[in-house]
Formats: sequence, C-alpha cells, structure tokens
Amino acid sequence: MSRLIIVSNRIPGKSPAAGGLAVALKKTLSTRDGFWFGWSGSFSEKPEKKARFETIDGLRIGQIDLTRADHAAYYAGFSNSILWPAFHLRLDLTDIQSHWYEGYRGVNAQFADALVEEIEPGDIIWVHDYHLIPLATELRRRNIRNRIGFYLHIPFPTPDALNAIPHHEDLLKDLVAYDLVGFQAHRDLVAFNEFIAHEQIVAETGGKPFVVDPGDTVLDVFPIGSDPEAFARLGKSAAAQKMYNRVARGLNGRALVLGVDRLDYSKGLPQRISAYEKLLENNASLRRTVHMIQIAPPSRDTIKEYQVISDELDSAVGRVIGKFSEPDWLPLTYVKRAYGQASLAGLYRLARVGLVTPLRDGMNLVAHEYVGAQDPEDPGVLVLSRFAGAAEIFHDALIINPFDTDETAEAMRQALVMPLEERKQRWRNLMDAAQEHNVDNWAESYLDALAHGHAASSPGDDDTPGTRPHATTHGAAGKPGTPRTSIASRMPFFPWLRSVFS
Ligand code: ADQ
Repeated sequence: MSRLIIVSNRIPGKSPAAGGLAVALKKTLSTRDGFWFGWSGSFSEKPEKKARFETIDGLRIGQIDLTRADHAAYYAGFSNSILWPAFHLRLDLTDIQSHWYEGYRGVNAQFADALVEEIEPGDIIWVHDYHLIPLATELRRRNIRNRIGFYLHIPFPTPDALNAIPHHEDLLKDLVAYDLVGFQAHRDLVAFNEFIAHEQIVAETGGKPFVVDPGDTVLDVFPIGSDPEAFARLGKSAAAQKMYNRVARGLNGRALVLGVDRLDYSKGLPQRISAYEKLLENNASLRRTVHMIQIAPPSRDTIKEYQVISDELDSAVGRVIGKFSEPDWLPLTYVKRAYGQASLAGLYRLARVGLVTPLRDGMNLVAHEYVGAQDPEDPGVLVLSRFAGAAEIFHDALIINPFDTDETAEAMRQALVMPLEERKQRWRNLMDAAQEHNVDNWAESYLDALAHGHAASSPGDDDTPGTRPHATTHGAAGKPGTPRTSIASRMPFFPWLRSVFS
C-alpha cells in the first residue's frame, strides 16, 4: 500500500478541541505508512524550510515553525479574514488587505519546500482545507508527480462571492492542479459548476471570461461523518454519565435544549438565541419546563469579527436571561469553554433537542455526534439548518431556515412535544444515515478515488468513470498522459454544461 501524507494547517494533538476528524485521520494513518505534516504552532525568526519529525500518539508528525508575520498574513489574514467569510457568504465580514495574499502563497511555498524533501515516489498526498489551496501548484513546480488530493471542509462559494475574493482566478487554477477535489455536499459541486457556467455566459455576451480547465481533475462530493458507534459507546461511558447526572440533577425534570459550537459567526448563534426567545415568548406554558445550554468556546479571537460576534452573543444571552429568569428558574446557561468528547456525549444524550442551526456550514459534525450519542429508547430530536452540509444527509431532522427565527422556534416546540414513537422512528433513520456516512467510509472512499483516479460512486450513477487506470505522470505544466475525466461527465445537475467542456 502507498504511503499516505496528510497535510493540514495544524498537526493533530496540538489544536484545542481534537474533533472527530483528527481522530479519524489518525486512525487512517495508523493503518499505513506515512506521516502528517503541518504548522507546529510555534514561531521562528526566519522561515524554516526543513521539517522536524516526532512521534505523537504513535503517529509520525512532520512540522515547521512559521514567522509571526507570515502566520498573521496567511492564517488570520488571507485564510480567515477573506476566504472563510467569503466561502460562508459573509462578504460584509471580509477584510481585504492586499499584502496578505503574498503571505498566504509564501506559507504554501514554505510547506512545499519542507515537504519536497520528504516525498517519495508513489506516496499519496492528501491536503486539507482552504488554508492550503495553492499547495499542489507549489509541489508541481517542484516536480512532484505524485497523486495529490484536496478536501474542502467548508462550503464552496457562489459565483458572486468567489468573484469578490482577490486572486480567485489563481485559486481556481490551484484547485485544478489537484488530481481530486473533494467537497462536503452536492451544493458545493453545484456552486463550482455554477461559476464555470457564469463565465460561459460572460463569454457568450461578449465579455472576457476566465476559463477554468479542469483537465483531468476529478471534482466530487464526499460528505464527511463522525464515528456514530463510538459516540454511542461514549454516551454510555462513566465520564459521560458523570456529566449527564450532574446536569440532569440541575434540570430537575426539565427538558434540555442544547447547542454546541465553536464561537463563529457562521454558526448562527445570535439567531438561535432569538429563536429560543421566541419559543419562550410564544409558549408561556413551556417557560419553566425547559432549559437551554449553549456551549461556545471562543475561537480565532485575535480577529475583530470574532470579538464582535462574541459581544453580540453575550448581549443576546443577557437579554433572554434578563427577560425570562425567575428567582428559581433560569431559561439559559451559556458556557464559554470547550469540553472533551465524553462530556459532550453525555450532554448530547441528555438533550431532548439538539440545535444545529448554522447560517452556512461545510458539514457540521456536531449534528452527527448528537445523533450517535442518543439513547435509542428515548432519543432526542435534531433541529438542523438547511444550510449545513448535514442537511443533505439527515432528512429526518426538523429542517429549518436559521434566518427565520419564527420557524426555528416552531421546530423547537415541535421537538419538545414530539411523541416518543415519532422520535424513535426519526432517530432510527438519522442513525442509519450517520452510519452510512461515517468517517471511516469517508476517508476510505476519498483515498480510493484519489489512488485510482475516479469519482466517488453513487447509487444509480452509471457514468461514473470509476475504472480508469491510475494517473501517475503529472508534470508542472498540466498532466500529460493521464486519463481525462472532465467534470462535465460528473454533472448530473447541469447536463447542459457538457457543451462548455466539449
Ligand atoms: P468546524 O467549523 O470546527 O469544522 P464542526 O463540524 O461543527 O465545525 O465541529 C468540529 C468538531 O469540533 C466536532 O468534532 C465537535 O465535537 C468539536 N466541537 C465543536 N464545538 C465544541 C465545543 N464547544 N467543545 C468541544 N468540542 C467542540 C469545519 C467545518 C465544518 C465541518 C468540519 C469537518 O466548518 O462544517 O463539519 O470542519 O469537516
């Protein structure tokens, strides 16, 4: 089996909340040779070009330090003040400073310099997320001919939002320098195709289009998941039980409405608090029978927009507590810290309503974890945003528009009064979906497609180009000698787009 090199902004074990993803990829890497490469979390005076290796939790980890200035431009700057808000359709929150792009490309080049020394022929390279879009281009420039795949954990933007990103043409060329680009949801593949269709219209109306030639690059949908069985076991563990009992005692028979998120403006937290406010306003009889817990540890708090959302949430929470609290009943608890997976599993299991209501989200693993941790004999109800990638999988959740706080409040009410039989039936279907789309299947199907140069197979998809020979002879200027898998052949939604590529 080929060696696997996973590349991500941070290396596992060093980021604050080690989510299901790190656990899953660690598991994948533990079954084959290879290593994980990323930023160490430390700073150096000068840009480092040589990777340091160490073994963390039995995994070989390669890392480099970055200079403070490069890191600021690459991470807080271009990645999280331009790409993140634009990909989440929050152009109002972008902060465009032209010099950040240089830092972004510079760090990608630095990653490539360090990696090039370590890559052996036949290695498969799997690059993760928006911080590293240019990495394949940089590696190809250094004559790396291995198969390189990219996975985008966040949504792909609409054409207008993409057009608002400085150097987006370069970024699109960078994407098609990969052999495989994986998206979370069909919505994202459709958005990519829409950009190309839009440029075609520009051409047809006499404008100057930007031509993206996907060449041999396969673009496809690989919805990420969690390990629902592990969460089911964790939900019954002693550590989970401890949290469950502690909180259940405080609830004293009241129903728990739970939100668990990273504190980020994409997660729709002020809107969620407003919806809960409406639930209490419109249903006086529920007031003493429910309690909401929102867990939201701060993230990226050096960026101004994150301080703003934190203040906004503080104020929304204060408003609801002030408006409804009684000396012996509080409507809401807001906890600004991260919890370990076992504690979260205990809370998920206790919650009658799981609120996953982002304004836009790649997938949202909290939705998967909530489903996994439920008691099959007394499951809670998932209230899920239609703008989370998870909505393409979890059809038996109560699907809401998070911008419509009346609708979200009504879904919460329905969840709270839902008969046990309906809760069980819905949960069974949700659990089936979580199991089908678990994280092991995700990693396996992505790596299979990357190794064999084909798109993910889907039921009834009879034109999946799944049996072509391996594509291994990539050069810096295009990929001669490789089978051409045009994205038009993967366009069940836009058959008319085939003409664009023919
Ligand atoms: P995130 O935006 O970080 O990830 P999400 O998928 O919701 O979002 O959560 C990732 C992990 O963080 C989960 O395993 C969860 O348990 C953990 N987590 C969240 N809040 C926590 C808290 N308060 N305390 C402790 N742990 C917490 C990005 C994309 C998502 C995509 C993931 C994976 O934005 O859309 O689902 O990557 O691809």
